[in-house]
Amino acid sequence: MPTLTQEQLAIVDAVRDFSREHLAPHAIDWDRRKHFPVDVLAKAADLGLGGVYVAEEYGGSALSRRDGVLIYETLATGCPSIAGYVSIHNMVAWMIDHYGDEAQRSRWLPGLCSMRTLASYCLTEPGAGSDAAALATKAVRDGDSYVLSGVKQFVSGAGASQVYVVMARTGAPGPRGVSAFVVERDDPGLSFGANEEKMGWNAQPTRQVILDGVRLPADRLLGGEGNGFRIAMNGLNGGRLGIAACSLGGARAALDATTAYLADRHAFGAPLSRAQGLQFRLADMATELEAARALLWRAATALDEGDPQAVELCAMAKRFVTDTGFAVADRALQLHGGYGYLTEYGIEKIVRDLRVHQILEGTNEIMRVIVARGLTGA
Ligand code: FAD
Ligand code: 2MC
Repeated sequence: MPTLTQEQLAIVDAVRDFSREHLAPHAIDWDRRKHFPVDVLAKAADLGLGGVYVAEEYGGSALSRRDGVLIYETLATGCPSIAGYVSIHNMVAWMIDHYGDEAQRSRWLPGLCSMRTLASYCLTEPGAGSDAAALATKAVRDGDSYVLSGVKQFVSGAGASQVYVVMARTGAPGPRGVSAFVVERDDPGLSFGANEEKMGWNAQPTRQVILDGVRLPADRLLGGEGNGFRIAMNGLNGGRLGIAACSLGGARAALDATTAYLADRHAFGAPLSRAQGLQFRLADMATELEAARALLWRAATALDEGDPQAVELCAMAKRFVTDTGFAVADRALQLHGGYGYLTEYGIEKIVRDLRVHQILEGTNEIMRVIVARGLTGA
């Protein structure tokens, strides 16, 4: 396992302090009230977390994917839902930085890096989730504009975000007929569905994004016509690492709380932490998280280095780390006995938040599809 550089240790320290001070004390309350703390996101951006991968000239931190997974893991120890949103925001900022032209970067990136402007990613539709290339939202060229119509489903941050990267069809059926556009919240014809009632991820909104004849000037096209699917997928490679890192952080917080709880809780005349059966469970949880972290770091390094296996490694990491993180959090709940089921202990919230990481940014079944295709070439 590579050791962390001095710079990485300093990043982790700063993010840990932030997470302890600004996220952890409020996480249960935000979950209960379904409150999206945009003021706290702006504070996170003051630490450089609004443009983690964005070039410094636009206000970004120009960090690597290896740095990114350290940041999201550490943020998620305070609140996986907020860390998950920060990861999505950074995925979109990276897409604009990487595929945008100079005018597009100058227009949107400074606001995104400061998180005074928030971003959302719009791929999924009511009729096209895992089979994303079947998306039906249309973008029809009309003179110097495109006119967008369709519905995007389950969009994280929707309504609060000012910037939406929307994948829409400009050409033939299938992935090559898809283009990516930047839509702004104030564009006429854009509206939002109700905030979905969810099992977890309650500290951020999830809504439909409805495009009803949204007319965009041609300079809102990102990365050229027909490149939208590849742009969307390349965004998700890094996004999947971010979500996996959030599972790792949430599970680590649950494990730490459990270790402290078992030392405190007495039964049968001794602290529960003396029971070897329970010690072995803690040992397994810690070991499984460490193995998950090793795969996550390997995948992040592969993405940084342009390794030809990077897509499959990101899918492996997303599948393995989110499954492991959920299993560890669920065992932490069990080891808290009845108290694990109570809201005030915070463990049941972590379980609810981590459950969706096995579904979004590509379900864990789709991660297996990607890995299997890489193996078999089919
Ligand atoms: P389906 O595709 O209908 O899948 C149903 C089941 O079938 C799943 O278990 C799936 O794994 C399985 N399945 C499908 N195809 C195969 C196959 N070929 N082989 C084996 N199994 C298969 N999307 C966005 O674009 N932007 C967002 O910001 C966003 N945020 C989200 C936030 C939340 C809280 C949630 C719940 C979802 C979010 N999503 C977002 C959508 C998410 O990415 C999709 O829900 C996910 O990709 C699955 O799509 P689906 O729900 O349509 O399920
Ligand atoms: N990275 C880079 N390129 C990729 C890629 C990846 N991960 N996945 C596919 N591509 C390319 C692929 O190489 C091909 O390129 P080319 O046209 O040059 O040959 C093109 O994209 C089409 O790929 P496929 O032929 O594999 O397309 P197919 O439709 O068979 O399957 C699949 C693609 C299933 C991998 C894709 O649809 C997928 O990832 N589905 C899951 C959808 C998803 O992850 N949604 C998440 C929404 S966001 C979210 O949940 C949030 C919370 C933000």
